[in-house]
Amino acid sequence: MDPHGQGEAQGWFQALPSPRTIPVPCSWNDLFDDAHTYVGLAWYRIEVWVPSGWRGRRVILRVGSATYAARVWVNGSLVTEHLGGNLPFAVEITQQLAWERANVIAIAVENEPKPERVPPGPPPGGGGVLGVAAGFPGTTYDFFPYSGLHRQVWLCAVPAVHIDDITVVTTIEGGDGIVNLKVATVGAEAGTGKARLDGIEADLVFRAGMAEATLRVPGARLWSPQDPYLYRLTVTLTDQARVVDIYALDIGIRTVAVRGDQILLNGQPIKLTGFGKHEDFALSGRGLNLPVWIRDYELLRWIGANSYRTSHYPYPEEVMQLADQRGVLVINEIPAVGLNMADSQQLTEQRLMQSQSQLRELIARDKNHPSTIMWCVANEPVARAPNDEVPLSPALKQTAIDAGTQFFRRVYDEAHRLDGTRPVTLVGVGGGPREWHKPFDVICINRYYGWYGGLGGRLDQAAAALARDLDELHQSFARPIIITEFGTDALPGTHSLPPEMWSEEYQVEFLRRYLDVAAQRPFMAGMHVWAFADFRTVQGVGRAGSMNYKGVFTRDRRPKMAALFLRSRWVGA
Ligand code: E9O
Repeated sequence: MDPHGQGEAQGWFQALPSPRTIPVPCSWNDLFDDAHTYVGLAWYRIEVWVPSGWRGRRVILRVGSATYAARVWVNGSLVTEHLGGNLPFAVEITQQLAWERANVIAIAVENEPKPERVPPGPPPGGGGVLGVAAGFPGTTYDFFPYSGLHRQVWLCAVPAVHIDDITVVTTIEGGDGIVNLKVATVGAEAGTGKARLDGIEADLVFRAGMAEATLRVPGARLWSPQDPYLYRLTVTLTDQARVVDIYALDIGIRTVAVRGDQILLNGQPIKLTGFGKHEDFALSGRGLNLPVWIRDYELLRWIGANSYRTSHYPYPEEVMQLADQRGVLVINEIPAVGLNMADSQQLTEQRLMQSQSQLRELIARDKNHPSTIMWCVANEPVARAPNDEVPLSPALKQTAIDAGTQFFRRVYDEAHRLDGTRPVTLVGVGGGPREWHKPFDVICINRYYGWYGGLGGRLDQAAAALARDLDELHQSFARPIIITEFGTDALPGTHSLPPEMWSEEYQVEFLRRYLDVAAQRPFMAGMHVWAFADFRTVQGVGRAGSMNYKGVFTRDRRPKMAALFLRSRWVGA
């Protein structure tokens, strides 16, 4: 740990003064007591030998996710910097490498809660988005600020001339699937190539490194949750009569569209059932934990969910591939949680730049996943006084709402500029400004009548308030509506009859009411329970044991009563 930022001057990118061993990927917080609440600067260092067979190739260092800011050194040279956790970055390091000795790779990672970041740090003096979730370390969001190298760090070698990127867009014509490809290369100014899929072939002719092709798949087997069929696409690059690179990608042929108040998958209305999730587990924190993910996909199937939201940040690529394979629909969200539009214009502008660059990186990474059916540009933005004690004056409130209107219009436009094939949404919170939903294709809302904001213990009134709210939203927007969060904290093993708050029975009754209200409204396009599993939060009076207990599974994935209830609703078992 480098709390005073002295490492760079002292050459820690070469050697660390008193190193300890840490696994990658993993958060550092639950491993070492002195690092538990530490979110400042820390250094990772490793020595690696590069295979001699890689000579003549370009060697790339790829970091899956470093939360939040990273600087990378190879053999003493600073090679790249990156801002934003949860998304990968890569840099070519061929020039900095040595071949017949060990190479020193160092990554400095820092996760200070700074106000200009996305998610932003809390305003000075504490206070976050939610009074009840406020605590230590201070955040603007309701989950623990886990820090570190959260995903794998890879060294890879590619040919000097290689396929750099493929963009796949699929459409359907009659029974045929149309697969449109854009292929970008590095180094191949005027090569040729081939795209192959299921015995169908198209020629690629590169101009200025780019080529396009269309493949028609007669009687295509369309990707859907019922039949998540993937085709293997293979792209070959030929340069000066020699095959120099081959890339294979599993793709799904499917379309997503919004028509009136419905979401259409392959032209058919689809309703989402599922959860908001987290990457969160004991000891590994937010570090990639494949056993947990495999278990979670098993549990999603067991409970009859067809979808989830990547609340409140992008999830690992491995996990997106699993969603493709298993037919799980994903609302793919950038880390824009905890935004307050009443903060200064300058902060808002900086956060807009961060949000847009995270959106660019996310769409570049996930554009080819059939499972991603929607991009989400923010969760629960608000317009309120920094510490929420005194309400904003009406004039300041209006200024903040206007700032939000502009902000979200701009991220919406950016999302559609980057990807014209998927709907874009914003998740709004109860009591938040409705006008921010205006540009978005789908209205996503988080609602807690019967838990937060009064009506606790009064589920009849809560259900009536929810029904009124949904009907009004439908009237004003006439677009698909998804409740992306609803739920109550249930302490595992706490029971009460009649159902009282914090009991497992109350969680079941609350979910039942919400599902019933939605079932009576054909315009409802989806219901995502908050949350899939209990998860770690900061320490504070609103979160017993530093946990949010709204999971329908416990943190170690045991079912609460609500899990059995949902399974009976969604599977009929
Ligand atoms: C975001 C999520 O990360 N939504 C929160 C979740 C929670 O459990 C949190 O974990 O607290 C709910 C926000 C609800 C605010 C409702 C305010 C209603 C006042 C009218």
